[in-house]
Amino acid sequence: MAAFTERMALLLMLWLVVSLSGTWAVDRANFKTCDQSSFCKRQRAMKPGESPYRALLETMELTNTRLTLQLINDNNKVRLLLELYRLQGNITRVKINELKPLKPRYEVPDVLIREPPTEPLSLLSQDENGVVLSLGAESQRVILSARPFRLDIMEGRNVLMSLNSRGLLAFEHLRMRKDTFSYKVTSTVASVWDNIKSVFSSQADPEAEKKEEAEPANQAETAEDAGKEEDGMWEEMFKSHSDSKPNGPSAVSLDFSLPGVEHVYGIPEHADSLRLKTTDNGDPYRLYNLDVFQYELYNPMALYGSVPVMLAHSAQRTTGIFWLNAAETWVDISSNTAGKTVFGKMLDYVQGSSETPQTDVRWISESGIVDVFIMLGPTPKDVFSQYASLTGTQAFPPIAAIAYHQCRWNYNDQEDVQAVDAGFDEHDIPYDFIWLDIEHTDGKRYFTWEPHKFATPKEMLQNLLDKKRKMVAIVDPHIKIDSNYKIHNEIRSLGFYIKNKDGGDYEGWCWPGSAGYPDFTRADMRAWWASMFAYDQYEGSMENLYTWNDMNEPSVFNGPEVTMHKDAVHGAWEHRDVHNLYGLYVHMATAEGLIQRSGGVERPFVLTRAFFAGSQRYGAVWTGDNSAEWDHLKISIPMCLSLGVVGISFCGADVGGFFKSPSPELLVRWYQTGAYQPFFRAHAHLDTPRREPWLFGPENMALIRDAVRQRYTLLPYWYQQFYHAYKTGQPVMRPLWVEYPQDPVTFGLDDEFLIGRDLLVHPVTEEGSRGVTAYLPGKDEVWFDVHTFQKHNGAQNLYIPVTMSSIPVFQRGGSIISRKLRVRRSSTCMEHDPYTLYVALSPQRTAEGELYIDDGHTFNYEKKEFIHRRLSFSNNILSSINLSPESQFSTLSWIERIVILGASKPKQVTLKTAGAEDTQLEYDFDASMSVLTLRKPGMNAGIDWTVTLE
Ligand code: NBV
Repeated sequence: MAAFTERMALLLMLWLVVSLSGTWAVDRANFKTCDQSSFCKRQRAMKPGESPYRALLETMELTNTRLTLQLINDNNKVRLLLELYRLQGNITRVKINELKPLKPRYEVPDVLIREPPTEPLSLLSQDENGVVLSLGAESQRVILSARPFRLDIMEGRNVLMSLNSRGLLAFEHLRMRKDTFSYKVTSTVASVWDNIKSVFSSQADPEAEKKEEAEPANQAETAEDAGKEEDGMWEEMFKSHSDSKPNGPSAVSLDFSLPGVEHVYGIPEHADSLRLKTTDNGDPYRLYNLDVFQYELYNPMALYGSVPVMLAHSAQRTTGIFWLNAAETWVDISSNTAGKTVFGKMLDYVQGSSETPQTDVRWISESGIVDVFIMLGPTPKDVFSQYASLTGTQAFPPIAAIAYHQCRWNYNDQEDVQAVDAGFDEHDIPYDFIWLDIEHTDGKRYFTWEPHKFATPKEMLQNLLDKKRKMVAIVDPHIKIDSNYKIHNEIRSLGFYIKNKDGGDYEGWCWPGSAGYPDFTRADMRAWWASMFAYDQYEGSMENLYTWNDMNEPSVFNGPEVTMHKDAVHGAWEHRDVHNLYGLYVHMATAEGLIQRSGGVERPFVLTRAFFAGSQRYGAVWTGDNSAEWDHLKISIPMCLSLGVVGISFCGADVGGFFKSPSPELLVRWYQTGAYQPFFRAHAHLDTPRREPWLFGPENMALIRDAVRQRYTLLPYWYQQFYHAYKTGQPVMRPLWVEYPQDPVTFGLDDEFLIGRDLLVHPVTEEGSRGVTAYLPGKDEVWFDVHTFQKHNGAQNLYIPVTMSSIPVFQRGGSIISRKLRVRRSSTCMEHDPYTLYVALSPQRTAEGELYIDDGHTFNYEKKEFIHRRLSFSNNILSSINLSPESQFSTLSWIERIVILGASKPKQVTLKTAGAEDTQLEYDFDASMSVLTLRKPGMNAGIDWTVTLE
């Protein structure tokens, strides 16, 4: 049996290798289109028009913080329960569930960090047509119209967002299968059915029932409304896979209209532009975590992760929609440039313009309920805070994790690891982590080591530790079914595997051959999994070994769409309900394991491929199996930006491209781009030629080295950005419109981005490029080229001639950025290194920045063990003041240089520190570039000081 499973795995491998040498495109036939997904097809067949839903105002109940009322579908008489809450921080939550579902419908747990705190709601007016509620202190109101049901969220006279304005609210209520009743009738089934009918009739509106007697059901009703059975409702086939659908149809859907909006963003993960496209002429964007082999670019197909959050932006306002549903979801986007909706026309009429832009979106999920958070901004930053208040912020990574990572599938053995490690020293290239892929394990049994190739893992880890370096080893969630494997035996005996529809352990094919999939939705399973990372459980592990979770969509080679059957069972729920959450839970349990093994002291670092809303709390994500092609390099920018705007800041793409072999030029350009993206890791497929930087000749090696070194010099700034992301939920890598929300030129940019607020990066992503045109935003801003210190005005398209060594990066005038310039082996070696401050003056000759310092790896910052300082320049005085006087931390680092860009020549420069004599500082002034360099001011980075230019 064991030999057989190994052979099957090998065959699968072989198949992968063969397909690798074949055509380079996703096999679309492996993945469903909307038409092939029966609920999507059914829902999409509904056309906008009169909604069958009516609000039963007499059922309304309003407490201080919660409005509830029933909705009735006039076609089938099924009632829904609407709940509306005003949440703290300008968020409105709308929940819709069946009033009395046949059995409970899934409500997503563990994604919200807490039950969101509510604010008072009050009734402003009410008549037979609807209700008007006031939303807190703002001039915001919700107008609930009864017939048809519709919600309009207004501020003053403006409609911010409307729900069900196109009448596409749909709720496939749970029901008994008709043929079970009519054809296979038995006395028990018939009596169950009678009971159910009586439940529904008890919910029905008597008035509507009378009406129903008089007139037949509305002709416009859908098959679903009329209770008609359609193909795919109770069973669905995809290729050779059958989905048994024991609960029948259960989809939910709702439409949202966004007047004034032309730009929507988010809903990762898709290999598409940052600005989302309309979907009228193709499939909707799909959110269904899938292992897509050789994904194609610029299309709405699903990928490894899903975050059901969309941002709508205009020069006037930013809002967001968070659709909390973990089932397969499709999102349609249309805009009135492609044909106006009735509501759009109405609004045009009210506002007296025929040109009001409007975007309409529609969310469709296969099961669960409608639970939607409407984040009302008004600024992009407000929306980020609002979303962070719901799902939490980016985990604050250890500083080493934001340095450079060297990975490939695979580093073959301990000697290989040692040789690569030595190569970095020999070529003076810093790196922090070397990675081991699946081949390091004993036959794809995670938590083990291949006994011949990795015979003494602790020795290997100790060698790295001696150099202040670390390692990541992969731990996938598919578990080899092998009675000699401890992990499998325990999971099986604890009953922790996901079950198949017949109650046995679910088995699928993956790397180890036949594999079981632990039920990570169970808290007890996650606790057990976390305990497996203890040093005495995970043999050969040490404190500098960290973890990578791959294949956690979950990937099932022989499953439908290479994933798990939807009728697999997680306790009371089907896999269908929880699918998009699985990866988040794997990530959560693994991060918890790394925290626990250190007794809660050390920050974890875990990379995941699959993710959901909230995954930011557990570590980093990457964009999966990209390819060594220029277009893949380009798309890494919008893919990471799209993740950043929905809370997941720690994002990167495989540098060099996973499949295929990059040309030296592409590899260099990729390093240059990756050096300025949050997660910076080179990675390559097993079958690609080796790619360590020194294999590409001395010139390319030097270019790569320079890019990596640039990353290391900026680590203090990156770290500070991550600290902010952790504190506030603001993205580290930002689209320009986040900082320049009123400048329409920024709304569609895919080829440049900001790190924090102050660094603008326009990497070279075109083959053979001799120049790039970067848009420098802000009519009142100036930007300094960080390499030449040349100053440029904002609000212009700047042509920048480039050579192979160019990475166009600009520092905003008005900012202060700290760097560490000494070249070391790793970030940990830089811990006590001195800082150089780059003070870039605004046109008003001012600048501001921060300096954040802590130990770089523990949770002690939560106990206020950090230094947080405000650096500011005005009236020719540069000062450092304490932003957190109550915190306690000391550093050995000092300020070794201050470079002031846009300066004039002073007569003298004086340093003042508390308790010390004033010192005159030496300086150089470059008049041609207006750059003033203060040499060796020498004060400790953690104290108060001023430097005065006279
Ligand atoms: O574990 C092998 C690879 C890994 O290198 C890659 O980064 C993942 O995205 N893994 C996928 C499985 C096989 C890919 C063909």
